Amino acid sequence: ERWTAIDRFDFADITYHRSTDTGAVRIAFDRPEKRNAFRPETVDELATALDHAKRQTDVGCVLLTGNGPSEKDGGWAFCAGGDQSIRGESGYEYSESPRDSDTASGEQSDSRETSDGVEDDAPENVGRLHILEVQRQIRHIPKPVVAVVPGWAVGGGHSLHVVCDLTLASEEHAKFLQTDPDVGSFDGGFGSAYLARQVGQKKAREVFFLGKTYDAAEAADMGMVNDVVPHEDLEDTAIEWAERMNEKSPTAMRMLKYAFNLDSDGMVGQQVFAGEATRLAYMTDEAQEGRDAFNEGRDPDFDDVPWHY
Ligand code: 1HA
Repeated sequence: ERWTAIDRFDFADITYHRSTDTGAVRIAFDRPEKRNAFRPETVDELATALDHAKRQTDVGCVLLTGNGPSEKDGGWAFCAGGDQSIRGESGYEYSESPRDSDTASGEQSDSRETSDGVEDDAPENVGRLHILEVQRQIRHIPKPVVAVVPGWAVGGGHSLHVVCDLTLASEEHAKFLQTDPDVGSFDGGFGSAYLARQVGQKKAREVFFLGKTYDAAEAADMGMVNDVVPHEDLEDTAIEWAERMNEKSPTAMRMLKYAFNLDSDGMVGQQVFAGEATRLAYMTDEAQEGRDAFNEGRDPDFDDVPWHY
């Protein structure tokens, strides 16, 4: 078996696996009957899995994909974006409001625990758009994230593939479509502006303004898909990519990812990149002398440190 389930989490809307052969994890949307559309619960689970994947120091690659096919009609999907059936007045709503669930479980408090273990005092079931937080996680996780697209990538699902470092698509079933303005939504961040950096302004505007459906080959021609493989080879190829990337220097890969991010991430991009520079500096004798001097209550001695050029 290629994958081992990571079963410490009780996920309902996604599956989470670790590769048995290489340092990769596989996070998959698991609502195939809904074309893998996400609801707030799905987004919470994604955030938890990505945070876990980030902390695995022997994992160098995250594969993000969608399970399928649908038992209903055999259709394949990466992700069809926000679940429109639970979209409320200001965003996507939990199926059970926090207050309802507290009452149901007999608790007195209006708080509940979120995926990150923080007590959340919001009593209201406010509409959420926190898939944007997941986009930022994908952007900032210090290892490549590959969108492995077995079928539809639509709306907010399209934006997720855009934000991933690489996209691999099924020749037969992958389809790329932006429906945001059809349903009165718009991803004005990475989903559009960063897409334009990938495919150019005219094409990005076409994607949103005309809402055409592109197959895998067309999406590759446009520059938003790296490679197209027969559907049956999709996962093998994704694993091969993960293996290749895992052979490389983790530090170099991390610095490169953040370097690529830097010119579209402004000061946050600088902060993330600079944080890695700080980490490297911490590993030097020079920085450790500064720490030791403070702890020993003496002046630091940097006399032997060369001014590199
Ligand atoms: O833009 C954002 C955001 C922007 C900023 C901040 C946050 C954001 C958060 C989310 C989003 C968005 O994602 S907005 C865009 C939401 N998504 C859509 O508009 C896509 C809607 N779906 C479709 O256009 C089509 O279903 C499809 C092109 C993906 C597939 O078409 P197909 O193969 O003809 O299948 P279809 O029969 O339409 O769908 C199969 C089942 O999946 C249907 O359910 P059934 O009738 O069998 O009970 C269908 O209702 C369900 N389904 C598909 N997509 C969604 C969905 N149900 C709920 N929400 C969906 N998104």
